Amino acid sequence: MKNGRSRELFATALGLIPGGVNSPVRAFRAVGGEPFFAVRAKGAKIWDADGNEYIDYVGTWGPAIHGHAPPQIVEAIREAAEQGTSFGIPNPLEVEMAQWIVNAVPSIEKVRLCNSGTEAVMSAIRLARGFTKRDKIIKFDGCYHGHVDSLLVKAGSGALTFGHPDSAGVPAAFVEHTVVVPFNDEEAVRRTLDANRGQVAGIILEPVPGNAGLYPPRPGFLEFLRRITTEQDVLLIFDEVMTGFRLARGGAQELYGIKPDLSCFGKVIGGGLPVGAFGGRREIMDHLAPLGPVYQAGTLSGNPLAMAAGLASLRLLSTETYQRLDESGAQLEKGMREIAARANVPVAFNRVGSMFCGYFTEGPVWNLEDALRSDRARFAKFFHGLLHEGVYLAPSQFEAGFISTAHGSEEIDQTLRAVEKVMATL
Ligand code: KE4
Repeated sequence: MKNGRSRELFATALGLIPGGVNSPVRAFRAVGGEPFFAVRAKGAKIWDADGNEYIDYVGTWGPAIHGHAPPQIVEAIREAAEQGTSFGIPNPLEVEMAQWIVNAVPSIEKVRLCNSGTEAVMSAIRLARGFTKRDKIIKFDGCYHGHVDSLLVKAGSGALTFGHPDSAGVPAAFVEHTVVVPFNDEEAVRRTLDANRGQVAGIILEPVPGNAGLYPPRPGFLEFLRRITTEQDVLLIFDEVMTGFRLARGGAQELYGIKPDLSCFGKVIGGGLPVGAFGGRREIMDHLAPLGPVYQAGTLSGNPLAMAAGLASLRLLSTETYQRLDESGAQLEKGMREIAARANVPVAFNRVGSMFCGYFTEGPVWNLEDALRSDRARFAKFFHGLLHEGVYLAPSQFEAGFISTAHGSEEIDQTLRAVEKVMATL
């Protein structure tokens, strides 16, 4: 496989950008080797600077739910750009986006738009503390909520991949109010709330954690969290940056029938452009400036290009979208399981809708501790083998894979042929 141009670009990037990347997980450090440099993407495919073609299961980490560069999104951006790229004053598109989110997510009465998932979570945490006048936040190990200082504790995604889930540069004082418990562990949550009675502003979680690979909530776990937080006046905060509009139009909260107090979004609602949003009950949201005492702001919040791209993406979501995503997911899962069994390679394959992760371990994988049992060296070999066969998985065992509506039966079959070939070499 030719990679001369990507190698040249990476060599130059290394002299200019820390690690040669603008986000750590892209550096391939978890799987070894050097990242390719993408120059074009369309539908389920992505091409690198050397002309190599890949079926893409990263989907720019979630936004590309309709595949890359759907004509409707490209046209929406083109049209919006001709009217100006940013106004710094309210524009009709941000009202339309807010209406769309409120209509799609029953737990949301008001929403504030911002520029990234990290911003959305950081702001939601500040709002929860300002509204409850309590300081403590409970999070779950392995869950990643962006690089928010107070939540970079036993975080997932790149933080987990690089083995420093507790980042340098975060003063102890910034995390003294953050309490971490194992995911899917009701007893640990109950004990922690009892030990911090009256001090906890909120419990934040990815309802389907997708930053330590992918594992679902155990049956009843989300209902338990909703019940115990209501009993103790603790806010339940769903970080749906990854799952929002991906697992259902109303996100994981629709899929599991839970109404959190606050929700965070990103990715899909920006159609590939920088975006974030957080929303919830009116009585909470109205604590935000300029109405209330909790400050939050952003130069490019509600940016017309991101709104135009996001609205085009949301307009493409239909019941059929989720049916197709689930069918493709089921086809991939069935094939992966059969191939691993034939090859006698232990793989715990988790999937919820169009999000999936194959762990190289017997399994089951229900939490971070289970996930950490995976054979990362075997994953790295699998990753590079697939890449050589033209299939691009997330470059870390601790990331989720994403299927788009552009991944049809042919793309899945092509993927499974590559998986069969590579699995035999592990
Ligand atoms: P951003 O600030 O990267 O837009 O969103 C942070 C974030 C918040 N919450 C959840 C559940 C997330 O998954 C993310 C970001 N996801 C990672 C993928 N694991 C983004 C990829 C990256 O960091 O480069």
